Amino acid sequence: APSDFGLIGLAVMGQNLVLNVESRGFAVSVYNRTPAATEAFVAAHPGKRITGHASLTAFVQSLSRPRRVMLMVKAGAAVDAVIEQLIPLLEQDDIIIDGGNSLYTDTERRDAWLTPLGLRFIGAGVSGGEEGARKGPSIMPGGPASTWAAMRPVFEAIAAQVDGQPCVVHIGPGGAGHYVKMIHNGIEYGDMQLICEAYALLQAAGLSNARMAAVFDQWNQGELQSYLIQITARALEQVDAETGRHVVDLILDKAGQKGTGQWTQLNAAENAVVISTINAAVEARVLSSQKDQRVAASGQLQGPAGRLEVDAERLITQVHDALFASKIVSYAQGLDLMRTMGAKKGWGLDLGAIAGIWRGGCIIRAQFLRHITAAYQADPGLQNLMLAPYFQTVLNRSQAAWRQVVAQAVSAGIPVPAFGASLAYFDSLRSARLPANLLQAQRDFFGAHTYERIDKPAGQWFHTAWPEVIG
Ligand code: 2AM
Repeated sequence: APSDFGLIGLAVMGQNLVLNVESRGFAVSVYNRTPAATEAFVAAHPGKRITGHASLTAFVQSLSRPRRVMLMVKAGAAVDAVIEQLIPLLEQDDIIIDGGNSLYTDTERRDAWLTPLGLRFIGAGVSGGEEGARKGPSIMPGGPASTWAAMRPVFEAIAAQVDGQPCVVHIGPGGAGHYVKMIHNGIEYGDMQLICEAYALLQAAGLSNARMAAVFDQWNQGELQSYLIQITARALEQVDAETGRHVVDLILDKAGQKGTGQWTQLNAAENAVVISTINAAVEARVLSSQKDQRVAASGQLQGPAGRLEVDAERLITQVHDALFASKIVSYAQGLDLMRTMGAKKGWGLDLGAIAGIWRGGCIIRAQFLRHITAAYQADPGLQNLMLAPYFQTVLNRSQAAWRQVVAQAVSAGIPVPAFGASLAYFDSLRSARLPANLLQAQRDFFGAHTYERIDKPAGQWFHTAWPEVIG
């Protein structure tokens, strides 16, 4: 009998997705460029409705129509190479799904390439790593609505489930799915850096790894409940078998990155949207990677020793509040970027539904996302998440502790770029008047750029005859 679903690319993510799809009652055909991987995979899973194919032609012939072919190959040129090979083999209305971490502009290009050929293309963000792929990822598919209808039964069956709801919705046309996955990754960068700053502060106050693990476990019972908080607690207590020391104390402090955070930065810059918390997180990784320079500078540039002589219990409470408030700002910024791009592209993004499908399967899964969904359900036109009643309340009650955390960090010489960026955004947003009046004066001074006045109607532009400056 023909297979219901085909998957190309049997690296770990691809293998796990196949096992997931098969476990939900679908027969799956698989193909990999290197046939040995196909043979090994099929041999390792006897008794399953999985059939391996050594040729792409045989693979395509084995699928029921319209064919559903998912690519889990390396993002970039490999996706184009496989699509090129598939085009002559596929027929009208067949569907190609790219489940890799493709740049959304590549997805738009492929959509424009395949649609005139009568093929249907879905760019789907798949989040949750290897375990998510096997047990239930969060899926962010972009493409035409007709294609969503054809894919929905499979996607809903394999996605993570939260409160009986599958963690997948049709995100929008074209590159919308991969775009939203990119923003998800940017937000993930922010969440991770904020947790690292909380750790740095607690450590500076002398808390042991075991004590910090207990703090994160406690936080995981409340508003901060999330997968990342949970794994942080487990990571902090892990002991190295060889040395008997904590693994975190042995790990070199140089962070890696694969580029999706930088894609988010570039997109925000292009759209003039402030994502200062995510920017701080990406830049913190960059600075961390410059270890040699930091070690050299540590003996040359002076400052306090980075220790906090404070009451630990009080600090724990303050850092909790600072972390939650900063996280809210980070999400507000990421959502602002999605809102802006969604409007520009006419994608019709449902931000509440998007937050909803991040509750399960993916790295940023967290209880607090349900408040985001509720905020957009209550007000679909919400301009800034921080102004939704629930978030407003949290920010207002957290702001005093948040300031104390940042102030103490600054006084002690402990870098908290993401906490600081979030707080500065909060304070900028609640400033009815910013020093940009002087900025406009400077612009008019050197470039006659003109300015509007507070005592004259908006839209009237003025120029001052500034004095001449010599030198
Ligand atoms: P491989 O086993 O033949 O290397 C992750 O790298 C997955 O993408 C692997 O399954 C790999 O197949 C596949 N892949 C990488 N580049 C490819 C290409 N140009 N064509 C087809 N598959 C490719």
